[in-house]
Amino acid sequence: MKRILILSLILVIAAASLVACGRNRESATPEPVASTGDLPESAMQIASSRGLTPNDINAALKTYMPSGKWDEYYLFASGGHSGQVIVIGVPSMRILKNIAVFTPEAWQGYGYGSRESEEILNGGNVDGRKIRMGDTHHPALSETAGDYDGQYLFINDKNSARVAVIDLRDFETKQIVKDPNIISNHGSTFVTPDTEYIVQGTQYATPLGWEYAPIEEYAEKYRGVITFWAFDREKGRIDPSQSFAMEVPPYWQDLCDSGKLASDGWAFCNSFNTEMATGGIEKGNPPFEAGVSQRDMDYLHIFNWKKAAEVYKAGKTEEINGMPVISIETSVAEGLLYFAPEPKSPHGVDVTPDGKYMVVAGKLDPQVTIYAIDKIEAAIAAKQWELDPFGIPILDFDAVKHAQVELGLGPLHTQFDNKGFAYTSLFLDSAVAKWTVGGDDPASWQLVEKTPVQYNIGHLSAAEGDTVSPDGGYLVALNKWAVDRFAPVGPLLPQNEQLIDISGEHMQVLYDMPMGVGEPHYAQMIKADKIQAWNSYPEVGWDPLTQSKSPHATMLGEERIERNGNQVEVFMTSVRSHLTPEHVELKKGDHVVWHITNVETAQDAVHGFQLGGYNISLSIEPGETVSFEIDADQDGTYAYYCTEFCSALHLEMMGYMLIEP
Ligand code: CUK
Ligand code: CUA
Repeated sequence: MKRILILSLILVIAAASLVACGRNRESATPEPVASTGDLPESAMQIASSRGLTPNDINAALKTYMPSGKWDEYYLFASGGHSGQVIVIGVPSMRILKNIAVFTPEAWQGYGYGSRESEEILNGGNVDGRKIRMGDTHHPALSETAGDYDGQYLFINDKNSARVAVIDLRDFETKQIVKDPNIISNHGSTFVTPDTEYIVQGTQYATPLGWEYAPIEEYAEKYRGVITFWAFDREKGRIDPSQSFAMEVPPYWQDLCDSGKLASDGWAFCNSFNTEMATGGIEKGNPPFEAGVSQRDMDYLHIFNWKKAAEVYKAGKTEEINGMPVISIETSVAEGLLYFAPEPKSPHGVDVTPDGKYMVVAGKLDPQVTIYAIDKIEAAIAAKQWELDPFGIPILDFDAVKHAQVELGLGPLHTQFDNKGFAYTSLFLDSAVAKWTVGGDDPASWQLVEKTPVQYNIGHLSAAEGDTVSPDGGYLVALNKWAVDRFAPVGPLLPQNEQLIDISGEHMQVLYDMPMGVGEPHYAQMIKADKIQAWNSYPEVGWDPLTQSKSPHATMLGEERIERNGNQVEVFMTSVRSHLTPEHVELKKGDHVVWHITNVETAQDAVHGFQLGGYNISLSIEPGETVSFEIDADQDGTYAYYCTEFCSALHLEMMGYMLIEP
């Protein structure tokens, strides 16, 4: 009886998952299973010998991706401390790529000599200091009319307040910008519905420009900013010359989200230190964790960014460290900034797909609080407010609060599906709460069910879950602790990304995926067919930094070494299976600029390049031209070679750099 149950489960699910796979390569595979009789006896043996339950088999089939078949979604996950973005296929949870962003990465030739990558990384230098790591938190896909468009991805670096731009045609980082006024960031990256701006907010307040000021002068001198980085979609770059910031009190702003549809033009950011606690437990002061949690309410910051952009364009700003900043006074006078009280130590703020409601989750409050944009706009019109010490209107809580739903302990972040449900992570409960996104009637907002996750969930990510039209189907829980989920690997454990099926009536955990490179705070999941990635660069001699043909492109037969005094320029090509020239003869003291063009156009025909003793590692992808510079300051005989096993004669793909004393 049980055996029949398992077999029919396998059958039903196998049929369903075949329907689900749309975008797959043709291949000469055997006929799909059509009846339980087609299933091999061994399937039953595997199930019983491994003690699999029908649920396990169900989960296995839902995530199984046969060789050569592609996933339905891409998950772009923050790589946390690795300073990278991890690209994962859903539902298989296979890692497809790690995109190097803030941290050098040798395989991709990022930060190991290539002029293009050094230029990008140097964009994130702080006071001239090379910062070569990151703490990535929130990836954000570019949007058109509130939907992911698959063109660009942005991600922030919390530790040094930087934002990076990744082009999804080649999955490479193109730009890093450093906010000139803050050193600590968190509320980013969040895009406005047409990616006009990328929102970035301070976390820990400092004097603007992170100049020195004694902590005793906190309320007076310390500030935060919410920066609106203008995005030039045509150039695929943030345009700092069109960007502006808004000064905010030193309240430790946290997560942000942009309004959409009903709330288009607004942006929302939490805060959690309206106490303006300054710590100093060693001086007998209350410690930060107590000082910051004294008040019952902090403030949801409500920005009218469309109006702020007009105020900026009208020149009503003050330039601070080269960035036009709208002062608090101007924001108040122009009606750009309002506060709404929000319960104890809020963390996430998430706007519902229709843009009508903002969901705020407080770490120390078991309920989520829902605000309605029409109530916020009405309270502003009726001036239902009192003023905070900085003169900013605090809207009446009861006037703007729409509903509250008790979900459980430690609610943090919320995502949405296509059936009118919201999913909120419960850090302390180690659970995901599913609840209804109600309507006008506050009683229509209700908890539906909870499912345990393992363990200490932070963010969660639903398919297209931040857009105006979420897909539903899949949810990934980004758990901080794995504890007992995987075979032991020493005291530093991976985090656990859990795939959850949200297509049915009840949530089901399908798969545990260890993330062993850093803490994935947040991720966004996009339908795979929206990504139009290049198979090779559009033209031989392509410079991925400018996304155009490189002036140093070298075609077959054009290879040469040019010398002008002690300035040497090498024009090299790579093709299976040789690097030309094979001898680079230099003199000690030469300065060498070296260009390599991969003249191949075949998909996957990548050549790498490393130069012994000189810390050079490049990836030269089909069609790409890469340049690097060295000072030949040590005479000797050096070998360079291709680092991708590109052909049967790959080991012969080498050459000598001879530096004559
Ligand atoms: S944060 Cu890490 S769990 Cu940076 Cu969005 Cu909430
Ligand atoms: Cu080219 Cu190995």
